[in-house]
Amino acid sequence: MMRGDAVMLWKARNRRLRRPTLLVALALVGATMTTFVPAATAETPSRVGIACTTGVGGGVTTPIFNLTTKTGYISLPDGNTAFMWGYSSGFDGFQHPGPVLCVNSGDTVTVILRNTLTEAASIVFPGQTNVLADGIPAQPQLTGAGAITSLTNPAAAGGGTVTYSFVAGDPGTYLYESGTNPEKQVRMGLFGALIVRPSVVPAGGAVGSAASEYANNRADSRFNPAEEFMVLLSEIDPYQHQAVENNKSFNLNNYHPRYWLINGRGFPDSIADNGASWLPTQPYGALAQVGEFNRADPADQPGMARYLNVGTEDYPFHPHGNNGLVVARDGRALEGPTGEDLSFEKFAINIGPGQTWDVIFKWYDAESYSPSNPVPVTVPQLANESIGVFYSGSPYLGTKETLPPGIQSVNQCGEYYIISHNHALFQITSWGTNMTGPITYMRIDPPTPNNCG
Ligand SMILES: [Cu+2]
Repeated sequence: MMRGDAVMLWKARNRRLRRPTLLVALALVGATMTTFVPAATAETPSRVGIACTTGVGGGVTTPIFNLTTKTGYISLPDGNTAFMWGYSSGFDGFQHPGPVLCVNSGDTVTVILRNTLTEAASIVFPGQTNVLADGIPAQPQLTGAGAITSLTNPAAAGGGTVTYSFVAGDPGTYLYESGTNPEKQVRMGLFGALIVRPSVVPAGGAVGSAASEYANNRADSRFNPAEEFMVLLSEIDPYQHQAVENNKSFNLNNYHPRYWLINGRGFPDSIADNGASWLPTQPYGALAQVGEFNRADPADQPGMARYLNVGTEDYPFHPHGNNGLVVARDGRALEGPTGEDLSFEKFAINIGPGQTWDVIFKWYDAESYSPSNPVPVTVPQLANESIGVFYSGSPYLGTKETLPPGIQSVNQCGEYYIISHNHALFQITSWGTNMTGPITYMRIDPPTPNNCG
């Protein structure tokens, strides 16, 4: 599949209603490219965890992504909506943030951008090298006077296309975002995550393990793919979005975010499932759900969180009571020149603008408290407790007890919910609605078998 063919497919699709003969051509091409139907690219997302969009057509190691710039609205925790720009997959409707593009290291990745906005837009892939745009090296665009108009080759306004391609580099976590007027377009929502997985099991990796179980090319980066999560942190200045919606200028000296989001949602929406019906344009949840890490079981693997910051300030993020092992930053494994392990334990991690951090974590039931091994404090009587809807009625993992009459609980099986949040507390808000925004939970399920369903 040549790049030119892919562009032709866009154009063919766009014309198909009035050019029925092209349908035949499209069907023929379709025989070699199983693709070009709306929403064909998204994997059926699981309820929690990373909802990957995989490439279409072109073969296993040559994924093709079709991204379209769109406008739309998202819901915010204070009841407001925000006008946004976004990248959508294929012919899907607007979504925020853009699709999570999942590829393997060494893949030849093609991203065809179709731009429906009223100004030129583009995509840069920080951390990837030798990116091509329409077959030639992508490069900054200059005016005749030498001023930069775009950090890379854009797609023209009103339906222009541009085809980017690159060979996916080191396995790890990356952002992709607009390189055109980024102080406007990235703020408006033209960004997403790119996850590059190892293509082979690292040297020294476990027999029988899969390459996708490793965060990077180190054997000690293994994790449990069922416990892999994304924490994509962003911010919104509603006045900037209002100005763009009304086609007015915005003075960036007045830039002042009022909303901060995880995976495009603010708490409590952040803990809703992937694809929650009441958030039709915000498909990605941020609840982390893990099982107790069993130190006695050599087959048990830890969880992993991929942190990304597409905002303008540091976001110090932490799950309460739990260190993580930082194994990579900006898509590069933390190792020395001869491969020595430079990973490190950290509680709050300070993700800078544009950075990504890959963090492996294990939740131990350190003291194994239970009704027969009670906590060494006096638990207040229920009448003296302030009870949240996630409480099981018991301090013990896997135990449920009767709650007072009238108390509603959504606890399923005595699982724990541990808050994880941006610790810049002035950002824990949605324009003044406190304790919303960049907060989520880590849910700890009791050891199996359990009744968590
Ligand atoms: Cu905290």
